[in-house]
Amino acid sequence: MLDEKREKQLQEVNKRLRILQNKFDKLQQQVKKPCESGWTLFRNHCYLFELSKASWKAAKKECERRQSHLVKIETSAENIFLKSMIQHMVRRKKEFWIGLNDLAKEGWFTWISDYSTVAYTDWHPGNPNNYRGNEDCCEIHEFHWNDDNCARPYCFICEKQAD
Ligand SMILES: [Ca+2]
Ligand SMILES: [Ca+2]
Ligand SMILES: [Ca+2]
Repeated sequence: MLDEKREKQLQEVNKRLRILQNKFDKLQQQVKKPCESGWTLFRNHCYLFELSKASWKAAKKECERRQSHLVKIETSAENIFLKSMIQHMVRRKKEFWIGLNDLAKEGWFTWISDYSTVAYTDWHPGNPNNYRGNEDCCEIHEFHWNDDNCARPYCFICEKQAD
């Protein structure tokens, strides 16, 4: 008699456990990571520091292929985050393409992601200088921005909204 009662209790507990497990599995499916693996989260945006080198236009395409855009740096906080990431990740000094360019009109710098005019800037001293009349794409060079020849192969940074 007692055994039968215990058996029933056990069945009830198992049933509840299965229901809870089911709910837990469903919740776990809903909890998504804000950034996919390889990307770094900063203030609701995900950043990819691509260490293979490409021309500015190829870098732009590669970011677009990954549902993102070449980074748009809007604040000093974002700029400092990028610099500290470059400092930590990269042992040797490397240049990274960013989304800033004056391809449409010389000296008129806009961001490729939304064609907005540059507001916050962190130019390398003496830049932008459009050296040899052929520098229309911007990169982070020694932790400051520089206009450079778009054809040069550099690393690059992609940015997109976090999930
Ligand atoms: Ca940004
Ligand atoms: Ca230029
Ligand atoms: Ca320059």
